[in-house]
Amino acid sequence: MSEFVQSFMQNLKAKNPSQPEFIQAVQEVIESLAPVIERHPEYIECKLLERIVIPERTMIFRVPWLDDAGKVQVNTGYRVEFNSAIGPFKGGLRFHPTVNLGILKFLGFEQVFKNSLTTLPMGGGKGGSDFDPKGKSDNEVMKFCQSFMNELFRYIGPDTDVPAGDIGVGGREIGFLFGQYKKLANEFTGVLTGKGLAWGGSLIRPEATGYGTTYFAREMLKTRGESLKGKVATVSGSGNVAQYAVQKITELGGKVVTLSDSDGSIYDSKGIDAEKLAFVMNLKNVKRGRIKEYADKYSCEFLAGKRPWGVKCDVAFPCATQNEVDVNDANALVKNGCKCVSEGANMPSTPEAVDVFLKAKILFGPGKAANAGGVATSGLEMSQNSLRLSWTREEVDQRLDGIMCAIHTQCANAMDEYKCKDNYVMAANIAGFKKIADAMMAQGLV
Ligand code: NDP
Ligand code: 2IT
Repeated sequence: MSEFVQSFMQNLKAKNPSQPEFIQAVQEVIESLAPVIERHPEYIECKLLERIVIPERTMIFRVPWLDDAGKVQVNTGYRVEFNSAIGPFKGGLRFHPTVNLGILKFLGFEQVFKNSLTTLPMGGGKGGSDFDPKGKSDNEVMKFCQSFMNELFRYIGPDTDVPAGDIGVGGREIGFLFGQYKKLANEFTGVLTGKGLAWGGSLIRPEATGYGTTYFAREMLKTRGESLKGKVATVSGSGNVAQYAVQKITELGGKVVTLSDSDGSIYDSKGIDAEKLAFVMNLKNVKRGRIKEYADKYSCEFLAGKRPWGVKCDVAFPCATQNEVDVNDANALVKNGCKCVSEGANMPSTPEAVDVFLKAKILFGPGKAANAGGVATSGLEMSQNSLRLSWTREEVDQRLDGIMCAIHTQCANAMDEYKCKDNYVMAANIAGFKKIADAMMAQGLV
């Protein structure tokens, strides 16, 4: 079987040059699926794996806009519609200067399996642009979003493709995007998720990814008779996912001692309590400042240019970006006694780091399981939009918690069935894949 994986990957690399993140994401999934393929030779005959790694459709388009000085700016926009076997394409939009086709293909590919794990009927997709929102005025962000939607609106729709937020795309951007979609399509529909509460958004959607990642850690710890109570946690990032992870970890009795952004990390040994978190939320969501200002305000350590993984902790939550935990970080975490890693970000650990966690037999929740709460709650927003109803905070939170528990159970069942105890990576890939594979087989060659 490893011969199959090897030649499959060789072919994939040849066909997708300069897309290392996409290759990395596929390699992990294909390696995990070896025992499934052995039981299902029909998948090979139908070239299911060869098909699953090619997006159903990819759009790349020009996004011209005028900045505040009246000068012309231009960016590249993308939407990768990866797989619609189990529902409309669904997945976020990322605005960050590092965005390119390979990054969005990795994210779209991961999204297919993640969305399958949520138990909800959603296919997978991802999009975005190399536009950098940092340092831009609200007016410039609006101009960009409107121009981006002028092209994107042809491809999306509430039953076709439903984008949402990701890095650099939060409530403000979703508002501008939704307004322009509505104008162009002349329709008020649930075409985007992460909307404001007054115009079709769902309670708990902003909180959902951070909360879900924490619920998943709680479920993993439970299998070893442990909980988050009294645990020291490191969190990276300081955006949407990180902020609500801090809130929920603290609520469940943990103490969060770090946050970060691309300039470095803060280390607050006293813990980031509710008041300090409110400061972070205002700093990041309103003032759009840098995390160093936290260290200045609360007189704690700022680790310039550093990630937080050298800080001693019991539980770690990478919530910033891909490949932010390398093999040295993983070794440091394990050496310092970290028992559990729950990935709020997408693919934050390098393959070598993942190997370290698996060999050390610590609890390691891969992003496609551990951060699925965000898209799951987007699915709940879609349901509420279709029903033209809004559920209460408690109702959405309960459903989110239930979905995270269901994802954990699917992983545990796959571990039993495929004899891969403690390996949430293999288990999540297998459980996510099976539903997609069955749907693709049933729908024929499309
Ligand atoms: P935000 O834009 O709100 O925050 C991103 C945070 O990560 C910021 O603190 C940012 O710092 C930091 N960051 C981003 N890129 C880098 C980089 N290259 N190096 C170092 N730090 C970086 O995004 P989210 O919180 O929404 O997303 C965080 C992660 O979670 C991403 O991997 C995303 O794909 C994933 N995710 C998000 C979901 C959601 O619902 N939003 C759902 C599931 C996963 P700086 O400001 O300096 O750039
Ligand atoms: O990576 C992700 O799951 C997201 N950015 C959320 C996608 C969504 O459609 O809510």
